[in-house]
Amino acid sequence: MTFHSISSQGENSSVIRSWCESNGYSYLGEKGGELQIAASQSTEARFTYIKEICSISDEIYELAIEGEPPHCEVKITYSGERGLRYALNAIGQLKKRGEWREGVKYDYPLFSIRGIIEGFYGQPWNQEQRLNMLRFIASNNMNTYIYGPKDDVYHRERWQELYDEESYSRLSEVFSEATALGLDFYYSIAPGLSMRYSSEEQFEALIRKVGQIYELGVKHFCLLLDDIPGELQHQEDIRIYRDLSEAHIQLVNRFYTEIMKWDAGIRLIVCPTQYCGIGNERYISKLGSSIHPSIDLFWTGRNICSQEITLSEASVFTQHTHRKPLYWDNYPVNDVEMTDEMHIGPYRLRDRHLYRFSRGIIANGMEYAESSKIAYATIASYLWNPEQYDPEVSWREALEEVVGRSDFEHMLQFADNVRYSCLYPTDSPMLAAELTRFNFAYFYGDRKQGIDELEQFVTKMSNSAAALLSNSMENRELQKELQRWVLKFSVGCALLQDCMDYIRSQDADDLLRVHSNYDLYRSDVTYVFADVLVSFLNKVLEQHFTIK
Ligand code: LTM
Repeated sequence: MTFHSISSQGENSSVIRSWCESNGYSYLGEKGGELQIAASQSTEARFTYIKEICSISDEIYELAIEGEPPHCEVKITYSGERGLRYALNAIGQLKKRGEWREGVKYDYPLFSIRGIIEGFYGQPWNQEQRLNMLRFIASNNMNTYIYGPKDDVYHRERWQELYDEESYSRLSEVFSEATALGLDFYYSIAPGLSMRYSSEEQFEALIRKVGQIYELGVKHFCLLLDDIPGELQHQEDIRIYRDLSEAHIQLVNRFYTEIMKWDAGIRLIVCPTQYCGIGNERYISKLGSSIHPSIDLFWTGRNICSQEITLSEASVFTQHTHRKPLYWDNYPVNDVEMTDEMHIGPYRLRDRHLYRFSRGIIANGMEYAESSKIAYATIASYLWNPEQYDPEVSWREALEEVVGRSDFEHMLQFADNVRYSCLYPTDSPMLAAELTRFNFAYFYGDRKQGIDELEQFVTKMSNSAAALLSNSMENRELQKELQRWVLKFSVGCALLQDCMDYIRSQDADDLLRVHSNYDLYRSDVTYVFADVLVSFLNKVLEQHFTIK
């Protein structure tokens, strides 16, 4: 089942037209499409209210499909423009996955705030990557993009300076694109490295700077106070404030009051200096108890990069700060001490009911934009419906979406060995299972069959490494980003092949080859296979598989 042209009747034809344009369909106006859409907005309770979170929403839709193209009618009922967009995304997904059927689909998201932050250290995304990322998250039904690259000097280091013309117009373009896609665009400012909290002049500079962004039409802001000295530094501040929390309470409330004068629709998120932990510590409790209740507070969970996020942790935070946490989740980010890792594994270990206990989740990206999309797609599917989220299913869909169908199997072979992160402290589940089977067969079963089967698996991995390094890969940007990890993977596969040669031949020269290639393999710190491959190699080198 396929279709290429769409026509529509009813409201919001401009949204449908622009969705068609950016998704490769020809939009034929009111009549004549292989797919005819009739779209209408509804104010009925089932289209405006999400009972699980007791909240009014503009993100609900219903899709009723009748017939097959070229005579197919789709009736969309939606609560707001976002609902309509998600209905259109659902049409695209059903078609792409070959799941197009007559029938009715009624759907809505469970997390209210679903988005990403460009909030990492390192090379910020370039403009093309950023705009492309906006389109990607919008097509995955996220609703928020936060601009806050640590290494944009105007954002942090030189926070007092107004943007120059060129950078300003780039930001303006990002804001316009986000708005056109129905995303909330947040601009972040991070003055805490140098700000003298008691200085009137510096406060005015802060307002002037944010005012420059407000001039573009931006109404969502973040005040980021993370990764700055945990104690007051300026003598003037030490004289005036009892501690950092007191200075921050005054700054945040004054800042909020000032920007709210511009527009009642303004929203503010604050990232506190203590942004992880139990949630009942002195600084965060004082800040949370004293800043305006409408301000959201970022929280990364128990740790900076938290392995899991639980309901009880969320409720401790809420109890002490008088608001639900807005999670700044440090996944898939791989900056600072994580630069040898590549975070392309699925999102996991966030409680499936967290949507009831938080404002939402904002996921921090890697400077590798294409690679970030893999984890982001899984995060988007968790955020839409965490109760039904299955990390492995969503991961395979994400790989296929980002990598393309033709390279999917090869990418899966590779990516299964690059899962290690704060969320997943081991790696290579498929290889680990093969090695366990091999070990059993070698000592207690059919040895020859065990060797043959492991070798087949190793050959499959080696072929995948070769394919991912070849000129035929569809997503070239992704290939460039992953090259360092694919090369290490390829060396690991060759080393496994050396092991198989030795296990078969029992020849001392083959064992020597394993030795020297092992040293070479270990000299490259690029993180692939975590400890799974090394434990097997050690066994081989300790002559575990040597016939005595
Ligand atoms: O996590 C927060 C709030 N701040 C920084 C991020 O900018 C950085 O990307 C991550 C990961 O290294 N850690 C931080 O502390």
